[in-house]
Amino acid sequence: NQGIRLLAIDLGASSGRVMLGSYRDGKVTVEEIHRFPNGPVEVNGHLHWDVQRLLEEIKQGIAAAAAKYGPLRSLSVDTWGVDYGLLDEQGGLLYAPHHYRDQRTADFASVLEAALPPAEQFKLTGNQSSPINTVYQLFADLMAKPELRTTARQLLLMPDLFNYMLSGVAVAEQTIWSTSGLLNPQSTAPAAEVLRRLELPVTLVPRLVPAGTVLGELRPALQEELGSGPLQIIAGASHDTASAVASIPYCGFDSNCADASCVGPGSADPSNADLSSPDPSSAGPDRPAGLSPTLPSAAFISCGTWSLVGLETAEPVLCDAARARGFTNESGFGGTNRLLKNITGLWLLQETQRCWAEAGEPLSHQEAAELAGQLDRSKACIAMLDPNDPLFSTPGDMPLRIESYCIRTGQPVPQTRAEIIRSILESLARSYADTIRELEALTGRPVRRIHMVGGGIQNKLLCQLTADATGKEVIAGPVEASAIGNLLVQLTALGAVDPAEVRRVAARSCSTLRYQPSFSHQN
Ligand code: ADP
Ligand code: LRH
Repeated sequence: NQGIRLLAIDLGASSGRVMLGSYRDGKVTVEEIHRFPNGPVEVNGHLHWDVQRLLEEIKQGIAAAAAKYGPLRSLSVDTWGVDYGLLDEQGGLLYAPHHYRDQRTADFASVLEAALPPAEQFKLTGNQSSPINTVYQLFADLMAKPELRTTARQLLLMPDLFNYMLSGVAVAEQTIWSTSGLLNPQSTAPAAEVLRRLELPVTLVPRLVPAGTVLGELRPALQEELGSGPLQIIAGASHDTASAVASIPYCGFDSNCADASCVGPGSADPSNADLSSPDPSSAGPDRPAGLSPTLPSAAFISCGTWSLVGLETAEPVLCDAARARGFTNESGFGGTNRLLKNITGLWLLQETQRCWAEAGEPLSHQEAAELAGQLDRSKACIAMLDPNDPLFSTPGDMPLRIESYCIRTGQPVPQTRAEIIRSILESLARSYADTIRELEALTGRPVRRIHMVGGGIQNKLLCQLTADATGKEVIAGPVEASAIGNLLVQLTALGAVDPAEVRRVAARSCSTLRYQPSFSHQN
């Protein structure tokens, strides 16, 4: 019995991967079929994604999986949030989608905020205002190129765009749209007032569907070209962070762990006292049955190019304190809410490594982690950075920017490569700890432990520093969280896994590493 074979196509901001999942005996095993780099491409001073190349890489992965394993049941694409492509009347892409780090929104952000101040954006959408959000990008695009009002027919966020290229079916999947700043806080309908105030055409928003919607078969021409058979294309939890969170093996579901306390009884969040009522004009897909009637008392940190630090809650948290502290609400698989903060994560290290590589001194991820780990901390010059300082948000000479940040903030400048890396990692751990304290205060839920997932947890020093800075146990795993969550949600759409069983299957499918706080390291 080979079980069910399916593909997760997980596109992160720094790399993409095609992962084969096999579901058998209540467990998913995962094999990497194809991995490729990803990142911003500069064209005429603007940053874009190379969508054509990414599609070619996806096709290569599908063909390789089909050649090795024969017909597959389904696939789903998940990606980073907020970015989109615009389709014309014929369903063709109007231009290469911009990268969220592109600076074209800067000229229009103040115009947008005059019409719709950040506090109102938060109340109406649950999203923290940010110039990277779809709403800022779309507003800027329509201001700069008014002709798009007639030529653009549909806006597809990145995973929806790839699922469309593969299936021919255009939808707006809720988890990815929950990053846009264009939906109501429950992500069940467009935020009508936002669209009205900014004069954005509602017709650009395709049909909203929940995570786990079967779209149809792979286009016949692609079936032939790739030799894959008629596999189903599924809109999964297509925001990579939503997929990552769906994969978390909270210990209450882990049969190897006797301590069920990280999954506590679901309860209303006390901070929701001033929840605004949902848009009465809301019409849209029903929210699917919950993952489980319980909410975790563990926080999550999804650790990749970005660090997403949050807690799952029953409802969006829309109080002023949540907004003031920089939190956002996004929707999770099964109708949960992800209350989280977007922290500029390992991007700081990625850009630093890119600079060193350009200077002819490359350092692999593993070497970087080892170098910082071997440092004699007592003699080192370590600076504390605010990872979300705008100085760090665009591509550039990161070591130089770190130096100017230190001068600006009156700190000694880390000199060696080990000191620079260690400063980045300790700063990330410090910002995770601050964020978790804020989450506890906002929700009234004590965080007992922290689940870290994503590629960044291969950096063991970062996991240990997080345990040290928070004073809490860290459970790290899985590394390929988005791919595993993607596969689990597909399995629910295929009817092979009950949505309420997803966590249990996740717990059976992945191994984890535990880190205990060693207080001598606490900042
Ligand atoms: P994204 O999905 O945003 O592209 P990933 O989840 O793939 O990001 O995580 C990428 C990050 O993980 C890298 O920037 C790097 O810092 C870290 N990483 C990857 N492999 C290793 C490794 N072997 N050792 C230490 N860190 C690693
Ligand atoms: C992480 C992520 C994050 C944000 C950012 C733009 O990959 O999806 O949740 O949305 O990308």
